[in-house]
Amino acid sequence: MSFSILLSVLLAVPAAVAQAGPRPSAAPVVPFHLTIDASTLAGLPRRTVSATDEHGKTAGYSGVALHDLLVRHGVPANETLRGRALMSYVVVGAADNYHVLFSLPELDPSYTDRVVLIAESRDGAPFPSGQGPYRLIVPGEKRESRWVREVTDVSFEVVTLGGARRRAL
Ligand SMILES: Nc1nc2c(c(=O)[nH]1)N[C@H]1C(S)=C(S)[C@@H](COP(=O)(O)O)O[C@H]1N2
Ligand SMILES: [Mo]
Repeated sequence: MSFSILLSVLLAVPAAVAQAGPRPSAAPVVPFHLTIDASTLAGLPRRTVSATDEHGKTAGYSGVALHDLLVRHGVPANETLRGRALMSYVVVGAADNYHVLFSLPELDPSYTDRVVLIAESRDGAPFPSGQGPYRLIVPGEKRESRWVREVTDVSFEVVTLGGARRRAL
């Protein structure tokens, strides 16, 4: 091997490593709490999803993807969703103090194609009072318990482990 070939091989190895780049570092996990109203949802893209409720009725629901709202507030998404962020979760609360929980990967488009929606309408019509103005729609779920009626707030949190696992995070 000539010196110039040897040199180019030696130079190419670190260059290739640099090009592949270090893995993106895990994003910080910063908890927050949001009230859901027209101003919180303003400016976010509107999407429509088809979903079938527990009674077998399929409808077109339109609104804002819960994940789009979370991303706007800085949650780790896609390749930065790893490390401590894998222990984060989202709680959706309602007017009657009902709450449901999602782990962040359940909502992330690099993990799932399912779009969980903060819906504003069903088949083009606003929800009746007692359900709206915002209702969570969770397509593809056999039970409807997470289809929160009268959504009021969303919070992003990270698990605190106790006992033997306390030092894991
Ligand atoms: N705010 C709120 N949302 C809720 C509930 C609730 O108690 N409070 N119950 C859930 C459950 S268990 C079901 S089965 C569905 C029922 O939705 P429906 O009344 O439109 O059939 O709402 C879900 N969303
Ligand atoms: Mo239910």
